[in-house]
Amino acid sequence: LSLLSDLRRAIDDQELRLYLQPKVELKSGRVISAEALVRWQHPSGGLVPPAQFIPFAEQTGFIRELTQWVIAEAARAWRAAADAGINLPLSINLSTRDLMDQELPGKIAALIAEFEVAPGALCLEITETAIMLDQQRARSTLQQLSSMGFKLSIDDFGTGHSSLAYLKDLPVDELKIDMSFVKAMASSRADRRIVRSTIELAHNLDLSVVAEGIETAEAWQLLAKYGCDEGQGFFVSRPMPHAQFVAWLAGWQ
Ligand code: G
Ligand code: G
Ligand code: MN
Ligand code: NA
Repeated sequence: LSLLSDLRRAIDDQELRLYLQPKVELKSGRVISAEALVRWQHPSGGLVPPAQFIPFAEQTGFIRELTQWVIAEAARAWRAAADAGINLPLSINLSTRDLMDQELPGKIAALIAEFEVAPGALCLEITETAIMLDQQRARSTLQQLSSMGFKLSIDDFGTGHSSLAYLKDLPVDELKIDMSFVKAMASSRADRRIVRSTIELAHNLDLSVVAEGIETAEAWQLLAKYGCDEGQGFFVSRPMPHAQFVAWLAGWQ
């Protein structure tokens, strides 16, 4: 039994699930978008978190099929929400390999055409690490995706080895502060300063800032005080299946 054949079957037998986690505007609490996060409903292993199969999918190249599945499901979810009168921009995580895949922009274009999704309704999240691995290739893919109208976001910011000097030349719209800094804010003055100066720097580069890992009202308030634009975290909601997300949305605020 191999994990790879297991994963292939997971797609064929519809065992993958697309969960959505709300992103809110910190000033108002309004839900402005959601991040798509994949889970694997294994027939015998329960709900498998992505950390247990994404790295493997990356190593084997299976990530291309997985990403394609995620984008198709996100496009489907966006279309269903739009048909119900809900405007719900979605963020999708791209992996290192995705960024090296020269067929990716074309594949995304085909999927969003199929579901009639406006490119501006999708934000593609890329980690610093993925960008720095092959800067030339990353730059060319990102420029292509940006010119197609997709929003671009730097995920897990602060944990990789990029510099803002390099990022400023990329067509990026948003920066997501890694949750390690956000969680540490409550107990560490240094982390509060890191978060605060990251927000300032990002704004000086005309980037919107999202804080991840907001688990308390205090974290939300502090981030709002620092001028952070958006946030997501368990304090707002855990990631949920689409139907549950729609019900949750109706009850929020
Ligand atoms: O949802 P969770 O916190 O368990 O996710 C753990 C990790 O898996 C995070 O780094 C997240 O970015 C990654 N991840 C979740 N869904 C996807 C996905 O659809 N594609 C990729 N490439 N990574 C994902
Ligand atoms: O790497 P990426 O930023 O895409 O990972 C997002 C992951 O973080 C998701 O798997 C999600 O489940 C997780 N997550 C989201 N909000 C919180 C939070 O408030 N606390 C913790 N511990 N994890 C969170
Ligand atoms: Mn992400
Ligand atoms: Na992140």
